[in-house]
Amino acid sequence: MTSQFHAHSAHWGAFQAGLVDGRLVVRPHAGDPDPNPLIENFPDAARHPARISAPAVRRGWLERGPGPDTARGHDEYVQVSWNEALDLLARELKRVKDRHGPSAVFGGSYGWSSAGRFHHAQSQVHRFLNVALGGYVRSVNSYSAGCAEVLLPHILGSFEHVVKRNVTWEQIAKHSDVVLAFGGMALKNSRIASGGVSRHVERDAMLRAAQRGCQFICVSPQRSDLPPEAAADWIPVTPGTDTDLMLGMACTLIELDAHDRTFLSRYCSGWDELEAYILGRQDGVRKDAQWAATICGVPAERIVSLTKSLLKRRVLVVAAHSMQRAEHGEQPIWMAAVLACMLGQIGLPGGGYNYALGTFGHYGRRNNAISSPSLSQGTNSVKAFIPVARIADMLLHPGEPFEYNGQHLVYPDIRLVYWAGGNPFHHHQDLTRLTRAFSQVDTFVVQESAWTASARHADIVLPATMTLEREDIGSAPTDALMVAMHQIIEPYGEARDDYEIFCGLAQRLGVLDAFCEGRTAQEWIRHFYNTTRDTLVALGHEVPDFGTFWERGELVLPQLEDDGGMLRKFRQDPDAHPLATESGKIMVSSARIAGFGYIDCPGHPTWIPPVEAPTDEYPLHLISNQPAARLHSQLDFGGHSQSTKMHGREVCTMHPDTAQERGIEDGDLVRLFNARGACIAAVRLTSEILPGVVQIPTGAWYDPVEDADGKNLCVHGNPNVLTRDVGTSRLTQGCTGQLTIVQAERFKGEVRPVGVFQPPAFVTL
Ligand SMILES: Nc1nc2c(c(=O)[nH]1)N[C@H]1C(S)=C(S)[C@@H](COP(=O)(O)OP(=O)(O)OC[C@H]3O[C@@H](n4cnc5c(=O)[nH]c(N)nc54)[C@H](O)[C@@H]3O)O[C@H]1N2
Ligand SMILES: Nc1nc2c(c(=O)[nH]1)N[C@H]1C(S)=C(S)[C@@H](COP(=O)(O)OP(=O)(O)OC[C@H]3O[C@@H](n4cnc5c(=O)[nH]c(N)nc54)[C@H](O)[C@@H]3O)O[C@H]1N2
Ligand SMILES: [Mo]
Repeated sequence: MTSQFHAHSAHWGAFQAGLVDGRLVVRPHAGDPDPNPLIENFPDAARHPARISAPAVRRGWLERGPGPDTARGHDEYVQVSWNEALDLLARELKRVKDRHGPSAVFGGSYGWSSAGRFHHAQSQVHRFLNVALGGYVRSVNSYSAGCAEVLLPHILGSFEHVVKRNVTWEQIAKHSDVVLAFGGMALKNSRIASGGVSRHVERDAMLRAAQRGCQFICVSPQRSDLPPEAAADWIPVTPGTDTDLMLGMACTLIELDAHDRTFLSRYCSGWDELEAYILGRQDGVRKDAQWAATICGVPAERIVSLTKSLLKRRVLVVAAHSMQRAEHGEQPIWMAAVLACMLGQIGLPGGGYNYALGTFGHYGRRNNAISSPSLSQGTNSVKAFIPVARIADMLLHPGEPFEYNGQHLVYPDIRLVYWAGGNPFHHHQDLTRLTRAFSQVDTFVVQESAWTASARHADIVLPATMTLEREDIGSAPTDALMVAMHQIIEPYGEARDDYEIFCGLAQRLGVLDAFCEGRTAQEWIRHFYNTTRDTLVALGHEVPDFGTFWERGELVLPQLEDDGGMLRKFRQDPDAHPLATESGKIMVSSARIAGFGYIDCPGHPTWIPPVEAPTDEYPLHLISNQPAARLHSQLDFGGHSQSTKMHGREVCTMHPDTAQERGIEDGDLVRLFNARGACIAAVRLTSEILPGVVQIPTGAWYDPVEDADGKNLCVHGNPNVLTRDVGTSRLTQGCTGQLTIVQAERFKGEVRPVGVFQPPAFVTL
């Protein structure tokens, strides 16, 4: 029997879904010029045994009560009824609040959950904790751009404007002569957009630009970071050394007397200090192309010819997120902005500096004329917070001081951690350390749709519906389509919506009315729509009523002009439109940052050698970048993601020379290891990666066993067993998960198959 297809939306695109002969079928939105194959993760995932079917409590927590416990991660679970689970949890929340106060609860709950505006797990959990406990310890910034979110406001005034209202794909297609992309702009990445995306435009924009004669340059350890459509030149660079390459280019510009002095003096502050550093006036080291070549691996002549090729052309310098998700991540993204200033390009159509263009499908596009609806989170009375990636530091070092963006802060003492809509055992670094960190708390609550590694470390596990199992509204600030997200299938097992779970807890804690304001989920969705409708009507638009919208499945929202935003205005009239920086100009050097006195982030872009560089023992760079076949760890058990595994393991890539030195052949299983841990992966050889570099995407579900020397070995290929858990610098404290060092060897031993897609062991007490 064929049922009707209905509209739905995910971070990986708008689509239609329905049941055909009882089987879930998805098909892309008809208007999407370059649909995303990630929607094919849904059909097999929806009813997969990896889903959580009923509430569960960890055996040790039930038997011994709340408290630190090293059994987390390898304990058994006990299935309980919803009533039992919610009673237990409400009692525990009350205990922690009464005894320790809301500042003992960590509700940062970072993660991507799903695209709907109402069933947005993070907003739901924050609202619930504010209403029920009076607040919680929050986290600030993201894993994506933790470093840039702190740095760019110092340099350019606004992070939001630099990423979302700057040079667009339309401008690139029309105006750019050169797109110099550090970290590339891989189409696998722009398939994703937080809140959903109805049209994937990047492939076509690159094709049109390239056909017009625009030259794309991919500066990356991997050629595949720009697609064939861009017909890009590839400049292979040693991971973590882009700053050095850029300094070499800057010195070349000075030597050619080709830097735009007028731009630097009219629009920038602090050029003289940086110039003195580049020319080595203090340290005696001239940062020229010869110097740069010895560090970044790009030959000096290539650095010079690359620099010359940019002169007198409309150049867009793009800096990917990936470069700042690494030690000293501030430096390359700051220096990339300076390079665009030296070329005098900032604020021109199709020229200048774009941070993170191409890393998401909603960057480089027109902005909607109105904002997307969202659930109010209420008021948080707790002042303490952490930069998001300092979670393990916080749990392991309560009461200890740390530095962040000029502030001296102290880690709070956390007893209860509540996670809904994120997977810390996916996203965090050094998972062995994270496991130790989570063993310290009294109670770890995870609301999830699947038995992720985080759920497997939790004390109370509450099954949440997945997006297809409920109604919602999909909308993102730079996508013109608001989507009526229809319910396609019934909830799996006993799964409940996050909202319904929080209503059950709110009722037990006597705050139901404050939490739900008398609305059912459906009434909230209608309320969201009507708020948007009222705004549009006030602007003079004709907008259908909710019923019509729901039936049509979508509403087209008005968009703003592609006007180049803040940086264009600044260029046109810097006195009338100063930037929100120390001087109102672009900060090539910053006295404020220098004043913080951080040796790991001085007052101008600086080459700082990484603490973690290859050694004899661990001679290879490991890149753990975003996976092509899924969003992070989500639906790793889905058909599309599974189709990319080899021998059931995640696939890493390396250069044939790297493999040959180690007796590794294409298709072998390999062990990647360092001092922190190890993982098993299958290997694919390619000459499109720099020798000495291994790449493995993130997101294979963490499936550890203890290896011979007592270290964690992930049998599935999760790189975060290897990555180092340190902040980018004292200034920004961002995640540094992108890069680490490893050794690789052919794996000869026996190892069990991946078991993490089956639920953990259950007992009845
Ligand atoms: N080594 C390394 N590590 C990295 C990175 C890297 O480059 N290298 N990148 C980092 C980056 S940029 C990011 S953004 C993070 C991503 O980290 P996360 O955002 O934590 O990763 P996801 O796998 O998307 O986790 C989302 C979880 O929400 C669950 N979920 C989905 N919908 C719902 C819902 O409606 N309700 C509830 N309760 N749960 C739901 C999903 O099942 C999934 O487990 O990873 C970071 N980690
Ligand atoms: N398919 C898919 N797309 C995604 C996501 C996903 O999970 N799946 N996640 C989304 C999220 S949350 C984010 S934050 C963005 C992340 O956007 P990015 O961080 O830009 O994405 P990555 O794929 O991690 O890295 C991009 C490329 O940078 C290169 N690179 C690594 N180190 C260096 C270096 O030192 N120098 C240079 N020049 N290049 C380097 C790598 O070859 C890598 O392929 O992607 C988004 N898009
Ligand atoms: Mo991210």
